[in-house]
Amino acid sequence: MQARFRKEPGFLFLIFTIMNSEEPKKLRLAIQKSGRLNEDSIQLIKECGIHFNGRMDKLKSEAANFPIEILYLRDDDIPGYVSDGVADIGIVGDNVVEEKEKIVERIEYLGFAKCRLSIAVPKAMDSFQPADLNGYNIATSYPKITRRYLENNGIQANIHEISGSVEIAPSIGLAGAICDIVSSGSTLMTNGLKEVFTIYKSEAVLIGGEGLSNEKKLILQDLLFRIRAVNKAKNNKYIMLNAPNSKLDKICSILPGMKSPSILPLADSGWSSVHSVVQEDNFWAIIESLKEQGAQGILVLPIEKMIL
Ligand code: PRT
Ligand code: ZN
Repeated sequence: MQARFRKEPGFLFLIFTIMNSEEPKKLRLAIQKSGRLNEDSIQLIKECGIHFNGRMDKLKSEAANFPIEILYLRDDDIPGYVSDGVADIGIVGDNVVEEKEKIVERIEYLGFAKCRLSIAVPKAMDSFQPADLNGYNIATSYPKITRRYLENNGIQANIHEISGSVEIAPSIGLAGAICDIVSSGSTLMTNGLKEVFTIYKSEAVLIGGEGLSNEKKLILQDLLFRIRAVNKAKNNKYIMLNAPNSKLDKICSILPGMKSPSILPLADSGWSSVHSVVQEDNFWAIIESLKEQGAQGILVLPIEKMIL
């Protein structure tokens, strides 16, 4: 197994221990040690019903009730460690996977840490098209994704790789444009820049390396089953409403549910209670249509897990 080493002594010791231990029966999951992905990654693991004994320490922790151990790493290192086999799977931004070009498989998109990699230029510039980048200096921490975009679009521009505070590059005269991660857009605005187009869309993704033992593949399948049940539940809501019997057909056609809605008669004759599941995406449009069809007393509840 080939692994790249970081300089921290604790981390070296951890990697040394991992490489010299017998092949463990636990699946090793790498997550970000601190930063934007850390909390949501831990939250997802907890929602999967996986608990940890005592305090999660700074480098590694083991689950009490599931055969998994967690390594806490810098996000930039996660694709490399997964591809080297130091970790079996990892949670990281898709932008980092794309930039690092390591051999890893994207197993499941996780729906958090959504952001985009965009080109931005000073606010004062008039309409700006991709071809206008010809001859520009572009500052970025994502040189590979940026270069690929430029090549695919036949644009000749210079890339200045910088590791942080990319947004100040135009104001200090380092570059005419930047290519950086955007989420709300407020960082660009504060720095007198505007987003002109997006070159890559990203969210957190579960990645895996090659050559997992059959035992670990089974653990991964179990984990994936739980992750999908948790994420499916987040994207859906349980809905209960009262409807006149004369409108039930129309209302059921608006509410397909997991199979079909449940219908229970109310004590008040001529009325029924309808229970179903609606997707978060078009939730408000569905509520509007239900009201138009005479639905009353609509209750909406979160779902904890959803197993189809
Ligand atoms: O220390 P470590 O190396 O582990 O972390 P890091 O500092 O490199 O990464 P971190 O924690 O900042 O981000 C981790 C991942 O979160 C990224 O790789 C993205 O996949 C995702 N993500 C989601 C973001 C953002 N949103 C985001 N807004 N990563 C960075 N930003 C930064 C961006 O660089 C810019 O400075 O936030 C600023 C823009 O935000 P808005 O809201 O002002 O547009
Ligand atoms: Zn990083």
